[in-house]
Amino acid sequence: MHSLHLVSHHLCPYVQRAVIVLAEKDIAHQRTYIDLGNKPDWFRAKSPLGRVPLLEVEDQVLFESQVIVEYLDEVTTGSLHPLDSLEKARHRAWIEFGSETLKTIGAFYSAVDKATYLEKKDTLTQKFSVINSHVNGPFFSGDSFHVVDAVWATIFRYFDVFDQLLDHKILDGLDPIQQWRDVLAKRRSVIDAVPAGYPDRLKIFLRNKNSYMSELMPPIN
Ligand SMILES: N[C@@H](CCC(=O)N[C@@H](CS)C(=O)NCC(=O)O)C(=O)O
Repeated sequence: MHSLHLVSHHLCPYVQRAVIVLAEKDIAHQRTYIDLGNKPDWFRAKSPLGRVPLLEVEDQVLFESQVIVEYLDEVTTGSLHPLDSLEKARHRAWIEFGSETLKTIGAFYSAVDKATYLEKKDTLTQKFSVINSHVNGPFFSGDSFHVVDAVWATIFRYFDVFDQLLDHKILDGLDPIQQWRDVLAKRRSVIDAVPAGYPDRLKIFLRNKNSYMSELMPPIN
């Protein structure tokens, strides 16, 4: 196995996707956390898009979380994708849908006015209700944990914090999703994918956004 170095950020859901796969496949690696508000020069020089995660494989640099995840899955024993080609493609489609959902979550917590906030909230409600009918638990598709589960675990983690801050009702009545979410929240790789103090760090980040959501949030203790 080549030497691996993951460049990370303490809140980034795309980093978590890679970290969950590293843990699931027990892959030795080094990890460095950077401040995205003050990107180090060495990072700027190495990262074509200026984003995390970045995976250094010996002297090569990989970027884009899903590319990193696919590489890690391919160079290790077994696969966190289904073997059947159609089922694998279907999982990848829902991974893409997960990445789109993460973008909507970003737009939701960043919305500066009520109208945009409500519009993004509706989009989220609609996205969750779409995937809800495709969940065949306990994981996304049955008894095995796959990459698609790693991706959606990072989405549900936002809701663990949103639930404490807002009366949003986005996941109300979506029982398959709620059960899937509960199973993922107990998974060791998912729990360990964020540093200690993550919920408070996310709350501070959300507060400092000065968005419409920031105004709705109760004071942070
Ligand atoms: N499509 C990218 C998204 C990665 C991404 O948006 N990373 C954010 C942090 S969560 C970032 O590095 N932002 C810094 C910037 O855009 O300047 C992936 O899947 O890796």
